[in-house]
Amino acid sequence: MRNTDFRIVAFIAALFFKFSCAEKEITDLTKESLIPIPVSVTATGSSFELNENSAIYISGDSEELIGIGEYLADILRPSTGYNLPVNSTSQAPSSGNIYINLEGDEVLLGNEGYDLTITEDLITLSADQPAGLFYAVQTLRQLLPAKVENNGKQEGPWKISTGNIIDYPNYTYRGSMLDVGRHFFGVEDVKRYIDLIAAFKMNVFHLGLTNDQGWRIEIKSWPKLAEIGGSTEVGGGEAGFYTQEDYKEIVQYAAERYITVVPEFDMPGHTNAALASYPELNCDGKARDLYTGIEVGFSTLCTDKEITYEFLDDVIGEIAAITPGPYFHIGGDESHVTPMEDYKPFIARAEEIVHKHGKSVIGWDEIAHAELDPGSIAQVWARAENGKMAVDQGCKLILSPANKTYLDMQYDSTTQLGLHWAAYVEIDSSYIWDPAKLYPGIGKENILGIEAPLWTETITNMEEIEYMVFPRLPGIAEIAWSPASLRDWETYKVRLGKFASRFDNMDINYYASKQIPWVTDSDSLKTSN
Ligand code: TNX
Repeated sequence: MRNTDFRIVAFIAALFFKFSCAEKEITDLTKESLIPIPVSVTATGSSFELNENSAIYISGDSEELIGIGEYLADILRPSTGYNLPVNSTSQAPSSGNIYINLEGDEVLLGNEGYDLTITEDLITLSADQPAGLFYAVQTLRQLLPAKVENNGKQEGPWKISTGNIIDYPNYTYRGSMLDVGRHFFGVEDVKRYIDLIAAFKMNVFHLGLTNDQGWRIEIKSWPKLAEIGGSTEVGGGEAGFYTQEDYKEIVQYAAERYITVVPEFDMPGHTNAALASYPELNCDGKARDLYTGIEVGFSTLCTDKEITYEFLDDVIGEIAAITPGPYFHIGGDESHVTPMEDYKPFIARAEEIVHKHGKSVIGWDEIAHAELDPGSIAQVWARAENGKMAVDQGCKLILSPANKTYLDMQYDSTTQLGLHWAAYVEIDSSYIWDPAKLYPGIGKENILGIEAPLWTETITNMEEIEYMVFPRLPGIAEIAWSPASLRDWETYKVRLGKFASRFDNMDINYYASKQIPWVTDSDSLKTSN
């Protein structure tokens, strides 16, 4: 054989070899790095490949399901460069496609669970309720190569290991809070925050709308709240507020991601911005100066003036009317200058007004000092005994222990942003805890869910937000979603380490903690060669 003939034969053989290897490539779905870790994963050892002819098929023609299909397509289209049309169908589609249906097992999956089945031919997302399909989409994202998250076109192949995942949440309330009172963040930042928490199957976005340093939403019947109270922020910079139209846009954006917005109006303390806007809300009738420092606990609404309750009724009424979710957060924390004998009846009246407008109360754990309706919820951040007092009144709890879940806590003494009054919170200490075992006398049956708040005294822009939120938030999301029996720090940190490329492709400015064995795509190529 001539030399060139030999080269051609060798080339064809190599191509054949490569092709047949790809065909027979052995995969293991159980080895994929997923956060939160799913309830059950079974592998079948081969792979599905997305291609330029792939489409997303929706069983039936429900607008809502088409919306979920489009959400998935919006993630896949930029990086794959494929058209991925979203079509309705009455039967399972042919090979190479994605199939979304509501034929999942109601009893097994509940309201938010899903069944994700990947064969060589088809990816099938099933659930009993649409929310479950949305979470199946989040899992599917994590099964694709990290570069799927990139906004620019990337080279394939877009393969997924075959097998089955059955998954559903451990807690019904899985949230994060953003404090826009201390520093103001615009609608686009808020939407990105919502996108980031949605990617880890959180379902509540708690928006801290008022504080001493700022009032951040238009109230039509009390216009100076936003005009004056919204004009500044910590450090004295020019701030802002959301119009009610902005707020509706946020609520809608969240709803499309199966996220409930919980608006918080902190009271009777943390109200300096309101007290600066309207003199009549002060007991002495004198407006306070705007405040741009970071002290807490110095302000209070005048609890024995009737106008205070008219004010509450107007504010709660206007916002409840544009909030589809069932909750209204009344704050109630750190009211150090409100005497307890005034605080208790104030909380009871605030609760009554929230009920009048058709919502249930959430408040920080101090509200347990007041007589509460058993449908009210205490958010435990500081004192377990307050949590216990709420439970003894028949209330459920949201757990946000500051030394575990506060995203504004510094990672260690070298962290430039954040505070450390509760603790330095490295990735391990925010991950290694079990809500059901944290406090004596408080069990899983008392806990509605988990929330990770980001207070923003020291946080001024999206990059800084991301640095404090990532990578702790995925761990909190896993605590809220996954069964305690599947959670383990040693394996979690390896899974988290494999998110480095995903975070990079999502443009997330994360803290590269030394506790985590970060692996980027180029590292994994190096080790496999
Ligand atoms: C305590 S947590 C607060 C906030 C601060 C935060 C800072 C809570 C209910 N109150 O007002 O921003 O600490 O970490």
